[in-house]
Amino acid sequence: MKSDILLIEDMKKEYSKFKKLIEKSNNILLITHKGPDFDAFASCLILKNFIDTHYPHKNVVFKSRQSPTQKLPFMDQITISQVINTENEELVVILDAGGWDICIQKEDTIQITTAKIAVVDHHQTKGLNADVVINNQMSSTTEQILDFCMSVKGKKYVITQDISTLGQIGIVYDTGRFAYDNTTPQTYELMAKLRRVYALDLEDFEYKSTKFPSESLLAIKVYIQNLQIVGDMAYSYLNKSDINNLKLSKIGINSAQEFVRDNILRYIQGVHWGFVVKPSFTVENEWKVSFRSSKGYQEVASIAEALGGGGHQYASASKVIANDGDQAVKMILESIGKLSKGTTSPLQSSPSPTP
Ligand SMILES: [Mn+2]
Repeated sequence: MKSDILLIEDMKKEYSKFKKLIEKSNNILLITHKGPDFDAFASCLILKNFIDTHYPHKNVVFKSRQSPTQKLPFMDQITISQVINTENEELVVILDAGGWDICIQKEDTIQITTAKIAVVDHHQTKGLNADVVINNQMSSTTEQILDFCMSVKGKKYVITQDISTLGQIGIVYDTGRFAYDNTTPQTYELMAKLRRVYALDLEDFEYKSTKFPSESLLAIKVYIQNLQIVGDMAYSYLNKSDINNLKLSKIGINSAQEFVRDNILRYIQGVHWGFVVKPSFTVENEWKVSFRSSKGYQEVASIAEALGGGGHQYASASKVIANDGDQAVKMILESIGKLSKGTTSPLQSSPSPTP
């Protein structure tokens, strides 16, 4: 909610609380959401570098289950770990996520840690009650963490070429090259600052980050076959039989779902919003649904929230428990139907005049 945006004074207080937590803790663990995107990696690596530089005696570990798909500065400092367990950490910093649920898998034990918890995020959905929550709903967690670093260290915080690169990557990725609504004058100001240090080749970054594995092609084909258009909405899904018969891989499905979500769904003429369903691969009969809407057409955060998920106004996600993909779709459509009948958050039945 916009009203949850912290006032500048309140944020300064949170910044100093976060700084004190870092200073008090010798063992610090950084984690982010599953399937980390470039904002997640960039913000974690910026914070790790900040602590390593300014507090060299501290032990700071950034754990992730996977590596980034493109070369990033400091990426050799990521601790690849399939299970994230509680160890000797005194402070856990959760970045680019509001709570445990989107960060942990069932084998993990980190959620039962007795350490202090800090959250650094930019999503609208309210997360857990952590010891510190840093969230001004900026363009990206990368912008938020850089603001923290610059604010608490002032001129002592040096933006190196590596930090500039990470900053630009995180911001460009999460703002869709400054096209999304989350881009503010402050975002541009920070970007100007970063680019004075080093002008990253954004075209090259965009090209490389848009590439997809060839094994996603078959899954894209099935998603297109299963796609349905209802009014100004489109949706698609995969069924277990599609996955088994065609031996679709997890990597192929994940990238196909992203491709359909970001390049097809609301690009069909007359369609402005919709959702794509994929299996979660972690829990049996669990499906993940991503909602997307063109600006001004459909508030999809409330739909995801009604299903127990969350996200942004025009980009949100949730989990659904169902026997098959088409059953998950049925439940999602029912939930959308119920919301559109409600009085508090009516869904638009016709496109708004906003372009
Ligand atoms: Mn992000």
